This record gives sequence, C-alpha cells and structure tokens, in this order.
Amino acid sequence: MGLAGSRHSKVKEARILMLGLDAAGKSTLLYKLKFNEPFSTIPTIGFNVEMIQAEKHFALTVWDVGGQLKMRKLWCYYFEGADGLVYVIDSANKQHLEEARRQFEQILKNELVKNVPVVVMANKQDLPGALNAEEITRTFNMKKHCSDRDWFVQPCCAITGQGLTEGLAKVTDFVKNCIKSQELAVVSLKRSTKLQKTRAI
Ligand SMILES: Nc1nc2c(ncn2[C@@H]2O[C@H](COP(=O)(O)OP(=O)(O)O)[C@@H](O)[C@H]2O)c(=O)[nH]1
Ligand SMILES: [Mg+2]
Repeated sequence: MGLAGSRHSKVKEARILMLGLDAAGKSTLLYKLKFNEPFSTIPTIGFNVEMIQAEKHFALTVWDVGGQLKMRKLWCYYFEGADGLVYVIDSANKQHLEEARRQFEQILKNELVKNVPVVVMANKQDLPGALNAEEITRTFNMKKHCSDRDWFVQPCCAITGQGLTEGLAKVTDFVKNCIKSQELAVVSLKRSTKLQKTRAI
C-alpha cells in the first residue's frame, strides 16, 4: 500500500495482483474495467498494469501477469507487496479447471501472500455449462484453502462487464479492512512499546 501524489495527498493506492491461467480472461477484464469497452486482447507477454480509481480516494494498481506456462515461473516476483489477489477462472473450460485449481493452491501457499485477501472471478458465465459461484467455491475448496484470509467468489462476464464492478468493490473493501487492521496493529504495538518504556523508567 502506498500514497499516490504528494505526501499529503489523501488518495491511497493499493496494489492488486491479478493471476489465472492463460486465456481465463484477465486482460479482457482489466480493460473492460478501465475503459468500459470490449478490447481485443493478444496473449500477454510480460504484464499489463493499469491504475483503476475504485473510489474517490482509493485507487488500485492492477497487475495482470501473463499466465502462459513459461510466465508462471515469474509470478512469485510480483507477489511481494501485493495488497489483494484477484484470481480469474474460465468457468466453462472443464479441461483446465483442475490445473487452475492446482495453480491457485500453489499461489495461496506462498508466504509472500499469506493473509492477503482474494477475490476469485468466475469468468465466462455467458458460456454454456459454466460453473456457478457455488460450484467454483466447492471445486476450489475455498473454505479450507482460504481460511486464513478474506475471500469471495464473484461470477462475471468480462465481455459484457457483468459482475466486474461488484468484484472490484469486494476487493476494495477487503483491502481497506486489511490495511485498517494493519494500521491498528502498528498503533497498538507503538502503545505497548511506549508502556514498556514508561515502566522501565
Ligand atoms: N465468452 C467469453 N469470452 C471471454 C470472456 N472473457 C474473455 N473472453 C475471451 O477469452 C479469450 C482470452 O482472453 P484474455 O483476456 O486474452 O485472457 P488472459 O490470457 O487471461 O489475459 C479472448 O478471446 C477473450 O475475448 C467472457 O467473459 N466470456
Ligand atoms: Mg492477458
């Protein structure tokens, strides 16, 4: 989390890491959110990054990191300093679902994103046979794997934009709560250190 603009600016900025297998719809989702227009994407080599004004005083820098096999080895380099995770799934691609689930578990195990809130975007809800939010929750065993953090499964369609603002609002709320509790932890740590010093005198 950082402060954008001048030192006294009230605009807070959080860093969101968007991951998911190749062709899940990450770039489409990012550009629909940013420009509200369908965007013709090409497989992402490297990453796309966009600043999205989630609220008047709250901006999200969303990092869309390429999901191709050779890119996935680099994911961990983006983990450090992430305030929130968005994991995008092609809910209609049954062949890739198991791989998406395995990859998701792998990400959650990483120490660098411990306790970082996660919103799963169950994308491509417009396609026949797409798994709904409950089915994704069950298949991905969300309750077990995300017991240490805030989580939510948001059904969406990146092409029409359905569900995207709801997903964005959810991740914003989670991140703000997380930041608030970190700030409270710092305050109480400072207080107890002060108390200890007073006692020592
Ligand atoms: N039917 C449908 N297609 C989608 C949706 N979202 C993305 N796509 C398509 O899926 C393909 C891969 O999308 P892209 O954003 O490049 O995926 P990325 O590799 O995760 O960045 C493109 O052809 C998109 O048009 C969706 O919600 N529904
Ligand atoms: Mg992409």
